[in-house]
Amino acid sequence: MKMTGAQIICESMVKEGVDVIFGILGGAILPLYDTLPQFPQLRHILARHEQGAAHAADGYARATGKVGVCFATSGPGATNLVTGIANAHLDSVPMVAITAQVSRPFIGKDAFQEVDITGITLPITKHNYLVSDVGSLPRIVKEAFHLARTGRPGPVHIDIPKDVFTDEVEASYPSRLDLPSYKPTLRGHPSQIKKAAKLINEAQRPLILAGRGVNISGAYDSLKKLAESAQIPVVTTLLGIGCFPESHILSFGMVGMHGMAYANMALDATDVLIAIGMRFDDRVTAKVSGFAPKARIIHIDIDPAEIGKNVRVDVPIVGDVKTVLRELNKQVESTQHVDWFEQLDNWRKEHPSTDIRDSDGVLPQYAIRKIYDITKGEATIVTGVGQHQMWAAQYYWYDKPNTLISSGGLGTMGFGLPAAIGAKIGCPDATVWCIDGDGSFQMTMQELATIAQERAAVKIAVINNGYLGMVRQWQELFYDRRYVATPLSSPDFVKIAEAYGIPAVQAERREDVAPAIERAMAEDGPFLIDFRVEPEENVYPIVPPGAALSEQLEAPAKEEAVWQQRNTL
Ligand SMILES: Cc1ncc(C[n+]2csc(CCOP(=O)(O)OP(=O)(O)O)c2C)c(N)n1
Ligand SMILES: [Mg+2]
Repeated sequence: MKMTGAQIICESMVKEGVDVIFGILGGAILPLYDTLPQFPQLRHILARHEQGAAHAADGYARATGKVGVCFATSGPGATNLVTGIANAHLDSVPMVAITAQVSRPFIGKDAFQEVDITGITLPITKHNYLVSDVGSLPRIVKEAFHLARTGRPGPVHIDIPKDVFTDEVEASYPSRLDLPSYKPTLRGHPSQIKKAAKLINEAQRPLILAGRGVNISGAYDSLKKLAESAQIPVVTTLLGIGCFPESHILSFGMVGMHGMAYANMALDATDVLIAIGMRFDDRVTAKVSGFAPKARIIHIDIDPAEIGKNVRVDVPIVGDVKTVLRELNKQVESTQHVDWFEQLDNWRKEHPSTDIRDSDGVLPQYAIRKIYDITKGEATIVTGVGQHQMWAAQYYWYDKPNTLISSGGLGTMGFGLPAAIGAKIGCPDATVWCIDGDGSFQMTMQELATIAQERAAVKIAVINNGYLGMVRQWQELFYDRRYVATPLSSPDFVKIAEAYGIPAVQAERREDVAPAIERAMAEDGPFLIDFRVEPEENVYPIVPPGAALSEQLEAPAKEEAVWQQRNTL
């Protein structure tokens, strides 16, 4: 049967299981949008900015494990997607981004809304395509979805000239793929797995450091089995949060720049580090020469490019985390590490990193802990970037995979609200809270209109400290308190929400916090709380930039030490 390029794309997406597309249309992509009504299986969500569409597709993908899809028109529509694509790239999120290009005869002529978008997205995608002929579309769409979701997932971008949407061809969807140079290694090398098992079996102070790869691979049960059978404590990266239940006795929380003090101390002391589905990001390692100095390191990751990139590794295992862990579990003996646990428990008692001090005003940590209490720890939390993001990681505890959705690698302010929309659309039964900063929220708050139009029941907690807080904290600690360009004025967020038809309240005092959250939960639809929090609260622990994990600074009571540390940097 003859089909247009636009029909081929829609039909292919239905075959790939796509049910939601986030996007904004324009002249060049009109033929594709014009075809959408022929495919009622495809629900289109109109964003208010293409960055919002890309982040929504990203949040959808992280919450569901499926490929997120976004559309944008040529030129500015396409360039507006760029931050969202880069964000997905750095956090290994499966996404297919489809942009329109000017018609083929106009390419290279600086035509209206022409931009070389595949040139721009080349370094921030797993793969990209500029489609030159309608006959190649079925193959390209099939490849794109396959590449996005397999191996180390990532964004794939397809740029399609306007006249390709309307060209017709006799088309059928290919049943097989022909990608000879793309064969991700799934099974780890048996002799490497054997070496790893031996190291683990001989370890005195083993430690598992789990990252987002565990979440992606669905290796929750296999990781739990490894930890429990050999009694190995588990710490995670920011994006690994939820891949191991944080209420588990073996869980010792997040590591890194704002990790738990005792988790960072565990990294300092471990003799065998089992790093799983993580990439030794600099926010995790801090100064590399001071990272896990006593450990032999086993690194399990699906991407061979990550092995030895940042940190020297003793036993590399390239493979899918779940597949490798299943093999490893057969060879790891059940043991106890009584002394090691006693040591870790003591550190946890001596260095409690999530205590909340008393205050009449609203402490951000308190507001987040109350969201935890009232949602019984069962919500999906989506964050912006900054202090509130770190508090959301520290003061809410996550027991299920993919329940903390946060921009890790790119650290994109503005990610929170649109990603929360994507998460809620993808998982309508989940309670989704967007914990955002006043700065981050203002970067994409136009998506309140998307929430209102779709009646997406996202609960929004703006941690409003009147500052670009994380940067202010750095200025306080490392730039002699020179607050250049960090004080931030905001509109009245309650009025803003109400203008979109979204109910909202302000919480100014400690006693306002719980009732506001209860009210948000009681509401069927979306709700916003403007938490007026202590403006100069800091995130602790903090490993100063350039320092090693062992040089972390702990609590406000140790402010003196902070100043001393700063002066020696
Ligand atoms: C798009 C973008 N621009 C700038 C930054 C640098 N930056 C990191 S955190 C931060 C402050 C965030 O402020 P806010 O959202 O209010 O969160 P807070 O730290 O106050 O909780 C800034 C400006 C960034 N991460 N992303
Ligand atoms: Mg702020």
